[in-house]
Amino acid sequence: MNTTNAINTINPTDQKNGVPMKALITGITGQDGSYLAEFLLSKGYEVHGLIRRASTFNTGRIDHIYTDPHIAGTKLFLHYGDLSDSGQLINLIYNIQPDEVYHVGAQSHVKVSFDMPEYTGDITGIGTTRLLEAIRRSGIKTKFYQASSSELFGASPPPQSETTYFYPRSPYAAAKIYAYWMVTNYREGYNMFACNGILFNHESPRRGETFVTRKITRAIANILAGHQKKLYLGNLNAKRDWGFAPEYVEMMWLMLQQEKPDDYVVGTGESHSIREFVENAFNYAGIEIEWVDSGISEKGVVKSFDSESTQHSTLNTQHSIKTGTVLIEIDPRYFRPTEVDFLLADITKARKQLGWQPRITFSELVKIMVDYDLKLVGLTPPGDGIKICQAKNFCYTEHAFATNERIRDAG
Ligand code: NAP
Ligand code: G4F
Repeated sequence: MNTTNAINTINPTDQKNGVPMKALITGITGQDGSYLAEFLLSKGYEVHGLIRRASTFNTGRIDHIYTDPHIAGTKLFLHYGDLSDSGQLINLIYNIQPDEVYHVGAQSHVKVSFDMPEYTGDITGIGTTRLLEAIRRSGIKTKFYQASSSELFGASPPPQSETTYFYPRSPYAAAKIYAYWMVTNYREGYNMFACNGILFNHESPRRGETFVTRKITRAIANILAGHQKKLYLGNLNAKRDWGFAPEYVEMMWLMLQQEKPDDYVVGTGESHSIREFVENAFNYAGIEIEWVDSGISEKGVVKSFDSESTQHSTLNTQHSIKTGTVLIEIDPRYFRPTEVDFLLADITKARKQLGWQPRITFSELVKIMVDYDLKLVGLTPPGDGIKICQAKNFCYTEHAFATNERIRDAG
């Protein structure tokens, strides 16, 4: 059975004689957690999410699916907690008794992990152990999904599969390796249904704004709207296998619907450099970029600008982008002490065992992200990306995203 068929036809509620399945999601306020919550709600699940207490609202990605828990028929429940607090994790597991736990919460930013290695180890690494222990100690029979990462492969040459040697290149990757092996140990030692999804980079209109793809697409929108003059980036030559996040959360769910727990690599099998992402994204928005100089002096300059394009009819007329304008510069602050140069997924296992075939290509992903960011700043997007989302059956989400996100200069 191919993935799309499996996703549409498997109905886990049937296995519980009409009683809704219960899922607990850590990281529900993040990119993946929010898509996953929408996907599970569309499948009839009762969804519980762990959220951190913050002095400002951090629920922008899920506000559109939240309803007052006093209203009958509510299916989404949020609970305060933190991956550093085992007491509350035990409490939640014991009280909710989830059928499935999706552990996607983490300090997920690789560059930040160099600044905060100990915190990253605590939350991204030991946080997983706290959750596994909460499940083991409460004696609940639940299936467990661990958000493992292609960062585990680090410096191992591409293509990378489930059997590729792990060679972590950051405190984040080291923490994720520890978590990966804890999951394997709990599966083998305590017979737990626990899976590692080794996911390659996946992006969307909801991607955090300091990850490189979203930083680029947001900058394009802000430059065109006259809110930003330049985009500062780090290493342009690293290559990533970028896929579309809503597809990847479907795979998380599918892994837990298998007869036996296992680990799977999920990616597209196509890899591109940051430089190529920049070129494609600007091009789609009507700006052709050419590169001048080299090293830290390298710059992205406007070669041509299609200002007549109908897609820019709503542009701020005060702002002019001319041939020769420098739009991109290198800031060494964004370099990492150790870099992951080349990620490319070998998806043979997921293809054979789960029928996985990615539906969104690299160039489609770029169009989707640029379209939604142009929309966010009030410009009229070209629209190909929005049409692609509609045509490829992501009917459980409209990619609603936080409108109160501010640019934080972390990444
Ligand atoms: P994300 O957008 O950064 O979301 C991370 C989530 O974790 C947020 O909900 C965040 O809450 C929560 N969180 C952070 N620290 C926490 C803590 N101490 N206690 C409780 N919750 C905490 O990440 P993502 O892109 O959705 O990725 C989801 C998972 O997949 C992460 O584990 C990531 O490491 C992993 N992964 C991601 C990719 C990718 O390309 N996206 C690839 C492979 C693996 P706040 O909203 O309050 O910050
Ligand atoms: O977008 P990034 O920050 O993602 P990175 O480091 O690949 O990590 C993401 O994917 C992992 C899966 O492989 C996840 F596990 C992890 O949680 C996260 O979601 O950086 C991508 C590349 C890097 O090579 C970086 O050096 O882009 C390069 N880059 C160049 N300029 C930049 C920038 N990255 C960021 N964030 N900001 C820049 O200005």
